[in-house]
Amino acid sequence: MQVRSSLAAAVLASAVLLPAAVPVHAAQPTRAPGIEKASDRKDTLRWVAPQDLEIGTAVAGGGHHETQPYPDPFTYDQEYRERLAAEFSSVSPENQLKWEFVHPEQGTYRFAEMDAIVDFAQENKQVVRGHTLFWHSQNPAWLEEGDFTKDELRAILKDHIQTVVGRYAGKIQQWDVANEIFNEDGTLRTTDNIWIRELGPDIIADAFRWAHEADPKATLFFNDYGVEGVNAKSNAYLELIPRLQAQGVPVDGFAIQGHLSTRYGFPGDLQANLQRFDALGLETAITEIDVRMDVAVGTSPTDAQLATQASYYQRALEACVLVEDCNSFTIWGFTDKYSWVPVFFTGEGEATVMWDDFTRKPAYYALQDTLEQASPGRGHR
Ligand code: 9MR
Repeated sequence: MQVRSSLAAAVLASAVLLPAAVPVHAAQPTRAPGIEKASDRKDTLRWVAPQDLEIGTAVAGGGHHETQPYPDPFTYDQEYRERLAAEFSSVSPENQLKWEFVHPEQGTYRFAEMDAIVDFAQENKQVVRGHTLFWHSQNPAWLEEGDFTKDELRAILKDHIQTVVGRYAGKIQQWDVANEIFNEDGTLRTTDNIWIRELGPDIIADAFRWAHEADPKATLFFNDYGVEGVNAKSNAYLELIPRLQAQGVPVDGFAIQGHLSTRYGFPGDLQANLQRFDALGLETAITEIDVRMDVAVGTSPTDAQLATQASYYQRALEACVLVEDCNSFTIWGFTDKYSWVPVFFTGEGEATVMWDDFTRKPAYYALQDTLEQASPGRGHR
């Protein structure tokens, strides 16, 4: 991949120069509220991105949003929709494809919200990442508390995967088939993951097989947090995936979520870690990045905090850019207005690349600059 390798030097150089290279704006938004419209396409992330790298975001809806005092962002926030269309070439449903959302009652599927996202993506020439089919969390009560035999559970999982993947066959490019299956110490989640607990670890391979049957063209991923660097959890994937590949199980990719905090150092071995999976012949992706920081209620982040945040986003993107088959870089929401972070972490927030009013933070410009340098053939999206 000549494009990627020729930009390596420029990207690395810019990393060293980061604090000066990243425009640091005042903590309070300095631009007037309001946004560039979709017609200002040349000033967006997707416009400057390399043609072989999707730049994505989660699409806000479901999950924590249902507890917040605003209507469904994707449906009701026109400014949000315009930015979503203008900035990104890939979209991921934040919650709208999780079991509790899409399969709220046994045998009853709720597809309207995801259908709308897929239609939006097609209208705006975006690819879609499917998230997720096999997880320990956000499962409906009927499933977690049901009294099913092993055969029934297996049939329920197969039906779910084939129904959901089949519905969007040809429209969802990548699937996070199995999400967060390992504990931090590299052992399988044998207690909280209903599928592994009840059906044993071999069910993981079946999930991939069923997804592949339902859409042979989609690429199928493992996805997890806490696997940015080389550690027990990422080692566990490095051991599991070749074992599955040797059995002919259709695993195509390894995805790193990337929920980072400025409380901790940047995982400097991210690129080396991605490279280990690339070397297995896998696609890799960053699928959920955000970078939270400590911000007391009623205060704004300092310029130094914003610069640190920008450097984390930039370094993560650079790591992906420099790995040949890291083809997708997704941020977990693009505006603080809808971020999950302050809802889940008291005293932390401001984790995305845009302020509440959609004006851009230093982190946004860090991504834009990095994409621009990585992208001699830009201008086609
Ligand atoms: O952003 C999601 C939030 O709206 C939900 O309330 C939350 C529930 O667990 O899940 C969030 O998304 C998670 C993703 O699906 C998997 N990786 C971790 C993400 C952040 O928790």
